[in-house]
Amino acid sequence: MSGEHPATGTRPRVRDAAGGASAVAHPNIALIKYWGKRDERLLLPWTDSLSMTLDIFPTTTRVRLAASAGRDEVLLDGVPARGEARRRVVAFLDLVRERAGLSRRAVVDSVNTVPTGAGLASSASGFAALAVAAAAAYGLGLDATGLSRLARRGSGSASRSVFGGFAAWYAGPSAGPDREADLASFAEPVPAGGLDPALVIAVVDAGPKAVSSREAMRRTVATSPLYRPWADSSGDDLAQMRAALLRGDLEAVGEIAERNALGMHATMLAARPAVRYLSPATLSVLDGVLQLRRDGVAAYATMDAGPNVKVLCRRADAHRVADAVRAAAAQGAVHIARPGPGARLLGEGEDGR
Ligand code: 2P0
Repeated sequence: MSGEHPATGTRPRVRDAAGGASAVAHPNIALIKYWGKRDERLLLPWTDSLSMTLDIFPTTTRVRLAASAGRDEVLLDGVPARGEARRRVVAFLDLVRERAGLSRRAVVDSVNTVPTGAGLASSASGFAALAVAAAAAYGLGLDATGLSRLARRGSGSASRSVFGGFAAWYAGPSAGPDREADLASFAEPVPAGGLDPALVIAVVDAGPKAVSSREAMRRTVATSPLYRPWADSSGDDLAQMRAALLRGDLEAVGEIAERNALGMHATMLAARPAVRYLSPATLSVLDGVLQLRRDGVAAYATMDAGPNVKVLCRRADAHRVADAVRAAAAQGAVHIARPGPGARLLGEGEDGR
């Protein structure tokens, strides 16, 4: 081994002149969804999931150990974090401190490049960047698997943003000691042969969601009669997705992703009370995607905890798909993403964008 770090492309434990460390990470979009936790404290999911890391909208985070005692300082886009956002970052730092055997407070400065109101979650890129930067600043010296496990504790989907391209996050065994389950739940890269995909992101509504994904997951698992059947079928979807990625079969990848996402939304619609993220504008875009397929364009939709639609297609078709989606959405921005890199530490002076 050369000592190169697989996820970060650099050596772990690297700190800048002021004893801080900076990292960059990108968002990911799940093609096989994570929906439902079996352990809220350890952030263990009921099912395996699989995603594509994007090449747009990175989060850059610097973590520096504070000179004085007191409290952690957390800046999100230059503004002190409050409430739940602050609580989650501090809880994450507590976990890192516990592992490092250090009590020093930290100064966290995180900058997100998702355009304001793009309606895309930043918790995956945010906690992946925080995990890589905090692990380096506190000298944890974790490998990529360890960083993925750690990022998971901040936000489940962040475990996947540690890696570039396609990544699968394992649920781990659902019975047995906590420590074994924790060790078994991490993401790793998934090989994809000859696929040249794009993800066209249609922002149909940039407003905040009515129900947080955490609460929606909880309610779905607790009350939806469709949750178990979807979770069971998701395992088959994942196995078929792996095979489709390996043979570079975009049509199969898209079909499996679309049915898995629609199934996830069906579980929420059947929750009591129902959680409905899909809006009339979402359905218009889904109609546009169907029309593209009738016209012979391989285009497949996936939706997360919100009304925005991400359309998987061939890179060569991305602009045609973007035009169709823009027309169907009537308003709102459209972004084109391609597979992006994994999280990495930044060298001195690099800004990661
Ligand atoms: C996913 N989502 O696989 C799924 C599909 C939304 C729909 O991961 O509670 O922010 O922090 O673990 O990762 C959104 O949930 O949730 C999510 P927590 P997270 O991408």
